[in-house]
Amino acid sequence: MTYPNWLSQRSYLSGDRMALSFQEQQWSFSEINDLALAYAGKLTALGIKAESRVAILSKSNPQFVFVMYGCLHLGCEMVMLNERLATGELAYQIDDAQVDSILVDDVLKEKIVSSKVILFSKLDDTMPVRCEPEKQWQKDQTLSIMYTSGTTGHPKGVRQTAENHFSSAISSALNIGIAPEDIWLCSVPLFHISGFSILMRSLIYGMGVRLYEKFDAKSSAEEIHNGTVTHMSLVGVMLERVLSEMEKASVQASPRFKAVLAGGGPVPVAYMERAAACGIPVLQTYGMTETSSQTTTLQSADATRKIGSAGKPLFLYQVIIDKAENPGDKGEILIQGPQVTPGYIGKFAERNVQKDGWLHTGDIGYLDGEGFLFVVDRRSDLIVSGGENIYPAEIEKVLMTHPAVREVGVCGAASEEWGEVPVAFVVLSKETTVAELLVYCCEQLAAYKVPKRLSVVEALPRNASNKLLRRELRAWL
Ligand code: S0N
Ligand code: AMP
Ligand code: MG
Ligand code: MG
Ligand code: MG
Repeated sequence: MTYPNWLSQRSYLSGDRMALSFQEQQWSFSEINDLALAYAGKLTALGIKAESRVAILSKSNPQFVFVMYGCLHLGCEMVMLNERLATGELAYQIDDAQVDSILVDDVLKEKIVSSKVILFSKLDDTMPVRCEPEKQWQKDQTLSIMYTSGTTGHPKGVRQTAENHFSSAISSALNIGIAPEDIWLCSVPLFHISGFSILMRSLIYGMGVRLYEKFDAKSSAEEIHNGTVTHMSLVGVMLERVLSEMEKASVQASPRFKAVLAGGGPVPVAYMERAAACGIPVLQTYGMTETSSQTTTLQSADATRKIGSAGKPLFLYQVIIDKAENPGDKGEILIQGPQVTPGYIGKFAERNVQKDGWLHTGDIGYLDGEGFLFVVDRRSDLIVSGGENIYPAEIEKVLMTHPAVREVGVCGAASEEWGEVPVAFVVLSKETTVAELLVYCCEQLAAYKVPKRLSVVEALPRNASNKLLRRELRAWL
């Protein structure tokens, strides 16, 4: 089964519609299609073809979108790199993905040292050669690959196919609805599925995207108040900042503004109440990289009646609780549907993501009597800080390589601002300072992974078989 190339089809069906706006500029679908074709020609001139796998590292700017769309025209696989990661972390993903080329926004060139780098400026200077965009996309064709951190501390590259993205966009539309005037404000990263899924919805619905290079709470509040956008995707900390701006200015959402889609982690109940007071409907959602965004979403009509719930599955999807017999029984959340990834690449390529046809999320939750999902505990030890995931093992691994560190244990601590932040406990084998250890972390980890607190202790809590008892670490906090 195939889909028509979404870029060509969208440009053919509604080429005059607004596709993208950024600062004072805007582009129609036919204009972005032409730009994408030009980039496809430049990429071809540099040897990139349908079979290629390319990594992309960029700020969230229009050029990033055009380059990605050029790759989509060629039918190559895109590995989306997180610009917050440290050089070593990026090197791991580039190596694991065995990419052919790395397309890099010039302002980020210091982050990657590799002969495979092609800077955006080099792309711009390249004469395009003739190339035929792919007319049809196979359903199981991988469009994007996103790395998500794992319990072992080794990030896994998740495949997202055309069918994954298509069913995600369609299921979202069946739930949220679509209208010709819709414009989705995108200031979540395009390298995360939270942001990338907005682009996929744009192509599939013919919907406009208002893009920001960097999240800006004040401008977001203004756009929501003025009704210049109709939808926005946010994580908890961003919602809080937008609400503060609206409260400060004593303004309400425009009646044209339809909904905030809030995900990546739980949204505190207090934010939901403040959003209601500002006239902002909030749709809480539970989704992940492995499901190309939303799997369940709570309608705003149910927001007060089902406080704390992530809603019901979207139309095409099923959610069950492993081994649950009655409503309210807690267990692992299992997911089935066309949005579920077929699997990983690289080191984890052989790992089955599904067992008996179900994606085992590792998250713990329950379904109530009406079938609403409540997520009560996250997959083993995962720390979510401001929508960015961190596994304790990623930090522990780095600290263990420091010559003065004998043992280390990391856990999440509640944070009013970020939801949760990582904290570390270390046992030393020789003298060093906390400051020195933190600098060591900064060199090797994304800033958001650097422990917000680091304490030197005599010993770590372990069980009889010497396994670290992370629950007890949390009790120390
Ligand atoms: C919250 C954001 C915007 C914060 O970034 P900000 O304010 O721009 O920070 P900077 O100016 O860059 O840095 C200032 C200091 O703050 C530190 N910092 C930045 N981010 C974090 C963080 N997350 N945690 C802790 N610290 C952070 C910097 O390091 C710097 O520190 P100093 O001064 O010490 O150098 C930004 O973090 C952000 O964009 N977060 C959101 C990321 C995101 O989108 N996550 C979702 C990933 N999950 C998914 O995609 C699946 C779920 C999903 O699809 C979804 C999610 C949400 C909504 C909808 C959906 C959907 O289903 O469609
Ligand atoms: P990622 O793979 O980076 O997209 O992160 C997905 C993970 O974020 C999920 O497996 C959950 O642990 C967590 N998560 C996402 N949405 C929610 C939510 N609404 N409530 C609680 N946790 C969530
Ligand atoms: Mg291909
Ligand atoms: Mg992640
Ligand atoms: Mg050591």
